[in-house]
Amino acid sequence: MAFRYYDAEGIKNKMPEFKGTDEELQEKIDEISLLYNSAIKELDVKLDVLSDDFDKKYSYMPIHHIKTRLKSMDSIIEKAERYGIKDPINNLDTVRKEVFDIGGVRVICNYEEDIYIMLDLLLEQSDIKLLRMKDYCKKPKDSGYRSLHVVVAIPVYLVNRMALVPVEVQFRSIAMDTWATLEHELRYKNKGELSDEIQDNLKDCALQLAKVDERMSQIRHEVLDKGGEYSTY
Ligand code: 0O2
Repeated sequence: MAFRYYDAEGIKNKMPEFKGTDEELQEKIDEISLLYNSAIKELDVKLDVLSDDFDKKYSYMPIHHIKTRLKSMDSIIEKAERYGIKDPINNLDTVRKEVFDIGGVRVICNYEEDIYIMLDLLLEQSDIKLLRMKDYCKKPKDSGYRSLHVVVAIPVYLVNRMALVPVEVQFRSIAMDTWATLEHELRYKNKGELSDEIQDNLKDCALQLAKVDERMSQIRHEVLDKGGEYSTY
């Protein structure tokens, strides 16, 4: 079964508190695999089409690349517990209502301005519903992290029904992604613990990269104004 992402046996070994049978658990987690995998595929295609049409119209592709992922079951359960959901493995329907990033799409754009262009184009689509927005570009996190996060609901059409599935879309510039990827790896390697000095250094790197982002964008506009290779939009 190509859609299957979570395996009941592995999950039950780690979470023996599940009250049903292996088959019941597999049924519940197959539903999550199918819905969220389909939703991130749909979004991936939508964004790809927008970028292609942008290229056709303006000879420029605002999206550098896209990554998709399903959150691991361990991380889903850990987040649900952090959100105060009791006995999450036996309450997966509640977990699905509260944990919005089971399906994740990361859109890496060239420049910060491309983020807002892509966001607007996506939100203009009538089947996309905005559920939540957090703009860490305009207001970076204490760590220095910058990105634009939205949670959107997207319809997934199945054999006998339609489901609206929430997906978290993180929009980043290349510079934002560089910082977040390296910082994440450093934090992960140190089991989430980084000294104050290292955190200050990383925050400083984030500030420097934000300045580079802005300068690169200014340079780009100078090139455009001089009739460079892109048409204006
Ligand atoms: P993964 O594997 O990237 O998905 P929370 O605050 O966790 O209860 P919420 O509201 O989703 O839930 O948090 P937030 O901060 O809006 O978004 C969390 C996600 O943003 C993280 O996902 C990271 O992907 C990213 N992120 C947020 N802050 C940082 C940061 O300081 N450094 C880096 N590198 N990434 C960050 P997860 O769940 O951690 O994991």
